[in-house]
Amino acid sequence: MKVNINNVKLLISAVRRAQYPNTHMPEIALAGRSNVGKSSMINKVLNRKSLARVSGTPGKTITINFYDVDNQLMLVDLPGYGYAARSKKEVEAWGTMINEYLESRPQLCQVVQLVDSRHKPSREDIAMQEWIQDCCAYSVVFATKCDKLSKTQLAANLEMITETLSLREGDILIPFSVKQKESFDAFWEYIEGCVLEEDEEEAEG
Ligand SMILES: Nc1nc2c(ncn2[C@@H]2O[C@H](COP(=O)(O)OP(=O)(O)O)[C@@H](O)[C@H]2O)c(=O)[nH]1
Ligand SMILES: [Mg+2]
Repeated sequence: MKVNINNVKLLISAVRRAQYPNTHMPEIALAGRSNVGKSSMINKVLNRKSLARVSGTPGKTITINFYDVDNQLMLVDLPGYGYAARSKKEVEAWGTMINEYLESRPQLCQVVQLVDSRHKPSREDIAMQEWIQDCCAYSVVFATKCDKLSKTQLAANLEMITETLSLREGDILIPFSVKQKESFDAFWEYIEGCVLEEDEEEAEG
């Protein structure tokens, strides 16, 4: 199945469940700490400059953004965690919002985690990964900003990330950079292999 990435729209930036779109396509949610590169990834894989807002200062918006990709796939940009300058109230609001989505969305097909390829995953990254391992058949992690590392450093860090997140056989860890064409291909290869294919199989039988 081919997806036309020119046919994309931001359906809504939702703050509560009642605002989630009433759609039936499979959803891929992107989770990660603020500033890890979620918005940049969305722009990169949809070949757009500024569909998703990339911010210099992390964590301003606490919304769940639903991007309808060609009526076939929804990319869901979850609010980032781990933004130190947030108040207790904001952190609570974040928790409620993200749980509400993760626990009540039947269309959700995979939570894809983004971690910064340069750093050891944080406690919050590990907690997110544990949640994914509990709820999904396997986990998918993208290691972002890999253009900032040499090949050798990247290889070492991918091992460190695998270990820190306790990734298992069958889990997927993919290096990602907005500056590299391979990353665009790698993302869509994952989507076409794991998401749209499965969908077709289900439809067939
Ligand atoms: N060098 C490099 N910078 C990146 C990459 N992805 C994101 N960034 C930068 O990281 C910062 C945060 O990105 P953003 O997409 O807003 O992160 P979000 O908070 O997770 O949505 C911005 O300054 C981006 O330009 C990447 O692959 N390579
Ligand atoms: Mg963002």
